[in-house]
Amino acid sequence: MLTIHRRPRWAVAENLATPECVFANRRAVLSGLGLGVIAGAGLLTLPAKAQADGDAASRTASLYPAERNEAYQIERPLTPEDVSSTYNNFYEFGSHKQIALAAQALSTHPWDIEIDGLVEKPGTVAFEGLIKRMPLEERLYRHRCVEAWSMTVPWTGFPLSSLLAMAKPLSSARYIRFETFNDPSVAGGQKQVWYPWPYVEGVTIEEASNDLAFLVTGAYGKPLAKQFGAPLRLALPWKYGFKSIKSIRRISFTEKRPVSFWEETAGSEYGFWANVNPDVPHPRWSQAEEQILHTGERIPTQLFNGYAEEVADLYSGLENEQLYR
Ligand SMILES: Nc1nc2c(c(=O)[nH]1)N[C@H]1C(S)=C(S)[C@@H](COP(=O)(O)O)O[C@H]1N2
Ligand SMILES: [Mo]
Repeated sequence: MLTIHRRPRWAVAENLATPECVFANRRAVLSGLGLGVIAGAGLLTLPAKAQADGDAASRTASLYPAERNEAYQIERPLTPEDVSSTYNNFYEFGSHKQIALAAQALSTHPWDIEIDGLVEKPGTVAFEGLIKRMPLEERLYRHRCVEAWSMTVPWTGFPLSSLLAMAKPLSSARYIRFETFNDPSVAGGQKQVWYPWPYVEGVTIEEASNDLAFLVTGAYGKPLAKQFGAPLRLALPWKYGFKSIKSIRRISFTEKRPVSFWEETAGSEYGFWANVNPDVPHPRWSQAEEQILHTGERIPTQLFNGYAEEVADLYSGLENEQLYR
């Protein structure tokens, strides 16, 4: 996707583990049989560790499915789970889309989330404690990758504003900085030292307070699969997908604007705001259209990914910023 010009010329393509090929083949067989739409069918082949008891998913399974919030309806069909869960961006596990099997190595219990910086209530909260305090609901969201493909996912989670209410940011806090785990022994992609690990993302406090900003704990009526960024990831559906950081370990409230992973890697192509806009091309490709992942259909991209009514106000007075990259 994103530029890898930092990659040294001598670096060989990363070793695609054999199990991934097996996994991909199994998927091809399933779709060939027309079984592709069976939710999660491809995942049945995961090794035992993937289904190991004691991960966040099995410990929170009783919370699902959560009630759907009908305010977040969309006009498009949902992306079948076997498609969205086998085509993922999660560079910690490789700079390609077939990371689903490798991601099962991530252990999600215990999973502590550090909340620090400019807040009244800094501290560490265990994921399983946090989720039980938060109002879970299901929302149907569009998801638009900067690479110009899109999908539609039923996420389960809670509004980011509920976490703000718990942490109580000080009035000096202007931004929230999110950070993913950093463990190269588990996530082979993090051995690629030319990337600025850990993955970091950020939003303004105003953006975080918008109703659409959602902390995701589940998808398709179940706890979040690891390749989706278990146990906790962000969904900011009006922004390009790279803003929706996965597997969050640390949430910091800051006065200074955080520098994100892709901004650090290729600042001329990826900025802080990254709001979807069909009229502002990526330096290397157009953003006018997007391709729906499972049908291949190309459709016009919408301003703010179709959420202009909800979010456009956030950007009044910021016209001098590079809002769309
Ligand atoms: N930690 C982390 N978060 C991440 C990424 C990543 O590589 N690492 N990729 C981003 C990108 S580019 C996209 S499009 C979405 C993909 O989410 P999905 O795999 O659930 O579709 O995750 C985002 N969050
Ligand atoms: Mo993306």
